[in-house]
Amino acid sequence: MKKIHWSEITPEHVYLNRRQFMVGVGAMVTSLVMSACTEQTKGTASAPTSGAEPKIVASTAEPQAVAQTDELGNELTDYASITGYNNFYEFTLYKEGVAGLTNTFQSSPWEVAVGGLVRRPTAFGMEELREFEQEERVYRMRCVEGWSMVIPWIGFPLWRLLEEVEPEPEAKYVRFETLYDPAQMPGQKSGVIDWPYVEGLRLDEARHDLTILATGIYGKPLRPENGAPVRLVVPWKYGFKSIKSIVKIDLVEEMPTSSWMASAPREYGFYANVNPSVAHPRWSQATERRIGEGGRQRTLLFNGYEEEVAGLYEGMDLREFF
Ligand SMILES: Nc1nc2c(c(=O)[nH]1)N[C@H]1C(S)=C(S)[C@@H](COP(=O)(O)O)O[C@H]1N2
Ligand SMILES: [Mo]
Repeated sequence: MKKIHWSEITPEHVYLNRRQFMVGVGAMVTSLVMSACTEQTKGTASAPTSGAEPKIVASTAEPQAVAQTDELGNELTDYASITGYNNFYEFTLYKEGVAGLTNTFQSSPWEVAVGGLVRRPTAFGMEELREFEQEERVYRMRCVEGWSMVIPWIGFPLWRLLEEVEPEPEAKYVRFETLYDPAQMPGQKSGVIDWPYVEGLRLDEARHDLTILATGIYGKPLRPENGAPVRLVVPWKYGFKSIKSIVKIDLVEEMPTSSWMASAPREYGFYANVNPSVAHPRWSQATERRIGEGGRQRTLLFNGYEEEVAGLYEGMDLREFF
C-alpha cells in the first residue's frame, strides 16, 4: 500500500499552526482511509483478489495563495513553473529535470540541528518547526543567472528560531548546511560543488524580518524540488543564498565560506545582494527574465527591498562586498 506521507497532504489554511495542521491531517487521513475501503469494496467485482492493494490516491487540494500579487503588483508565478524549473544541484544541473528525480526523496523524519555559539543548542524536528506561527510571504526570487519568479511562500522568520537558541555575544554569522546523502541525491556523486551545500549570512541579515525559513509554497508543504522540508529564503539576495533542505544551522564567529565562494570566488561573493549595477564577471545583471512572462525587465537594487534592507550595508562599498 502506498504510504501516506504528510507532505502529500495539503493543509487547507495558510496559517497552519500545529493544531490546525494536525486537525487537517487527521481529517484528510480519515477520508483517505474511508475512500480506500470504499474503493476496495467497489473493486471486488473486477479487481484481482489476493495481494491486491486498495488504490489510494491522496486527494491533494489545488495550490492556493491568499495574495494575488506581490507588494509591487507583480503577478504570482504559476505553481507548475515554481515546481518544474529548479536549481537543485544535488539532483541535477538540468532545471527541468530536478522534479523527475525527487519522487523518492525522504523528507520525513527530518531534523534541523541548531548549534555553535548558542546557549541552548537544539535539534528541531519538523513538528517543532511547524509550531512557529506560519505565514504567507510573497517574495520575488532573482537567480544570479538572470531569471526570476514571484513565489507565495509559507514559513516563519528565522529570527524567531534564533531567539529560541539564544546566540552568544561572540556569534557574528550564521552557517547553513544542506543534507548530504548521495544515495538520495545523485548530483552529490559529481564534483560540481564540494558537498554538502553550505551558505551563510551575517547575524543581522539572518535576524532581519524578511529572512524566513520556508516550509511551503501556495499553501502546500514544500516539494523536494523546492527544498523540502525546510529551506532558507532571503529575498534581497541572489537565489543561491536561499539554501534548500537544511539539516544544520550553526552560529559562528568567522564569516563562513559558502559553497559558491569556494568554487568560484570571483563570481559569487558572500553577500550576493541583488544589484543591477554590479555585473557578474560573465554577464550583466541589469535585467531579468520573469519566468512565465515574455521579454526582460529591469532588475531592482536589493531585488526591490531596498527600503527594508539598505541600512544593513550602510558605509559598505557594494562592489567590493559583492
Ligand atoms: N542545497 C541547495 N540549495 C539551493 C540550490 C542548490 O543547488 N542546492 N540552488 C540555489 C539556486 S541557484 C536558486 S536560484 C534557488 C532556486 O530555488 P527554487 O528551485 O526553489 O526556485 O535555490 C538555491 N538553493
Ligand atoms: Mo540561482
